Amino acid sequence: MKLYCLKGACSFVPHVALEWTGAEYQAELVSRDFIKSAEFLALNPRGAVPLLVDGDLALSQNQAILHYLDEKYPEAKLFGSKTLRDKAKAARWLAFFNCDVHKSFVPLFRLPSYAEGNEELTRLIRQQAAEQVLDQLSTANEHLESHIFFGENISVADVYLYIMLNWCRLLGLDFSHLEQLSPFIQRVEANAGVDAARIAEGLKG
Ligand SMILES: N[C@@H](CCC(=O)N[C@@H](CS)C(=O)NCC(=O)O)C(=O)O
Repeated sequence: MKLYCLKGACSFVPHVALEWTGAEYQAELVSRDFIKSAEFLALNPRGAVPLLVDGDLALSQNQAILHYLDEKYPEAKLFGSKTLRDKAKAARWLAFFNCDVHKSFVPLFRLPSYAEGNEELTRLIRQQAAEQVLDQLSTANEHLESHIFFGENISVADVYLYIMLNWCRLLGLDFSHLEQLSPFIQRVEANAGVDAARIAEGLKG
């Protein structure tokens, strides 16, 4: 199997999942230019990572990849458990992080074209996006007041939140008032699969 990744992007989540499966795989770190090249667009016309290639299957979209790997390697317990109900709870958090919170970051990374050159609009869009991210993170923080992780055990949902907290740090978005999040980062970083993927992507140190 081969996973196409951008350093520190949401592809970090299936990267860790592959570590957890113990399967043989190759994580190919690519550039933003490469994912817009004809070679890559032939595999994923959306020009985005993650992209998992397994034989003749080219699969994009985090949730599709993670559910595929979970079915293929049930022993790895990618959703933190093997029971249907516990897995569903972790899958619910994964969907919240992947669909809702991730989307809120988009204007912080890429300003809408209609705001280009308009300082006041740029400021307003960024402020609103930052407020929305922090509001959504407060829901995660609240959960962590009574839980260690978002599933029965560490799961792909935790890794998704982890990598987005890394984006906050890169963007200078202060979440220190959400007191559960820094200890959560330490718990996730203590995991061997997370550590291996951080090293492979050059995110450590
Ligand atoms: N819904 C998609 C989102 C994928 C996505 O937004 N990937 C980003 C990296 S975090 C990307 O490849 N961006 C490049 C671009 O859109 O140009 C998924 O979950 O896989």
